Amino acid sequence: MTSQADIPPGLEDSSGGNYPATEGGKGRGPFDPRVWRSPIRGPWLTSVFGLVLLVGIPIEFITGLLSYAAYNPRLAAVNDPNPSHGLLGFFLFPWFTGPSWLFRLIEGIHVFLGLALVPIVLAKLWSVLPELFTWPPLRSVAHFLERLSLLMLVGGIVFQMTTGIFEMEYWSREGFSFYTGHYYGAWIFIAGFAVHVVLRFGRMRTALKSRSFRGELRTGLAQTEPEPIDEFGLVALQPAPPTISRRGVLGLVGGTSLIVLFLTVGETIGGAMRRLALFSTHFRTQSGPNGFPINNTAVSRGVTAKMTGSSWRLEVVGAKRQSFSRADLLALPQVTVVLPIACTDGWSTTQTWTGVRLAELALRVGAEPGKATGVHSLDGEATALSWSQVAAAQSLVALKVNGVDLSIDHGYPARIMVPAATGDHQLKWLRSVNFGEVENL
Ligand SMILES: Nc1nc2c(c(=O)[nH]1)N[C@H]1C(S)=C(S)[C@@H](COP(=O)(O)O)O[C@H]1N2
Ligand SMILES: [Mo]
Repeated sequence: MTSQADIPPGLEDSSGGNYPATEGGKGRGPFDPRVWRSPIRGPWLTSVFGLVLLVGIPIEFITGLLSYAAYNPRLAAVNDPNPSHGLLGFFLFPWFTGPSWLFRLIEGIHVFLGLALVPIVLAKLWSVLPELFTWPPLRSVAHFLERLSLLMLVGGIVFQMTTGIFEMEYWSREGFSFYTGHYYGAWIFIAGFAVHVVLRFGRMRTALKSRSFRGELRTGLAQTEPEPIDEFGLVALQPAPPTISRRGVLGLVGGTSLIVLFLTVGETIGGAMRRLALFSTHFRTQSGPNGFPINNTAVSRGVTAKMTGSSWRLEVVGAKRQSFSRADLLALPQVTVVLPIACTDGWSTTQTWTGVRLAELALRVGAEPGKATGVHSLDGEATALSWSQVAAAQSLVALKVNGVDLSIDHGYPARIMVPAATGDHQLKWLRSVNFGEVENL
């Protein structure tokens, strides 16, 4: 058990009270260091969780920025779900058109690694709770800045996790812009994260070296002892008897993380795993060739059988204007491609699509190469595609999926399919394609 003798030299308090990092605060609830009694809390355990996050968080940040870039926000205002990216848009670049699974991979990593990190973040927060309650709360300018970075870090991660999970579940559609919030939240959080890494990296290294990871995995409850008293106030001054070993905590947290992953990742992996995807809110309205997940149904978007019936035409505008019935489109050269729909909400599905190349239509109406293209749908959606997206050999106005006509919920009579793009750009129920015209989307 801990005694004065465990306190590092120079940190003893002759009054028989506390050591400096947790000085004062006695009798002030959580600010009183004596209330924190877990015998396994300490720099080593914190650093193990910290190391996982040190790897995971940058991956989250980069995949997040890349999925924003996938919207081609600079192409047209309609593509930018977060219109004032301003200075923070410095990293944007014209999005890729291949490999076709690019957005699926990036978004899959972002969403499902993000979910798997939730238990680790919670464990990390639990492990540093005493440090979040220091007394007095502010001591100096340096201390104030450190506290501010912690607020950005802790507030930021909680905000990012909550908005991310809400987006997956479609709860954030009204009154709050997920994209703007999650995007600015990411920058605020990463600033706090960067400061935190600079301030704590050395401490983490020392702490990780202080115990052997393998040794901990061999240590059961009976032999579990507190870490030596640290100068940062993580180790309990009056530890309670252990109720779980460090091995147990690592197993619990790592196991929870894997279970979360197992129960969600089916949304993007598909196959039998999709049935396990507990959080899935994406359903299908039929089985067979059109039996894959739907984002918005025709009914929910106000698209009726009358609008998509025999009077339907696709308006295609370039140097000249031409309108195509579905039969006209079917009479043009047909191409079959295997492409994923990958939604920003995390789910994805790869199917086999048949239809007319966008490049073929561009040629027929004399589109001027190099310019962006505006696409409109019957439900009033619009998107801008770059010239490289239009010209890509796999980019289609799709008419069929898996050998049969598109179902109305998957976009009948015609939808856009573009490789490597976000699902949002693969418009269903097409109304018009305007080559070179993105101003009035
Ligand atoms: N016209 C229109 N097209 C749309 C949408 C929509 O709401 N309206 N949703 C988009 C989104 S966000 C996704 S992920 C895909 C999903 O396609 P699916 O419903 O066929 O699976 O369609 C896209 N195309
Ligand atoms: Mo989507």
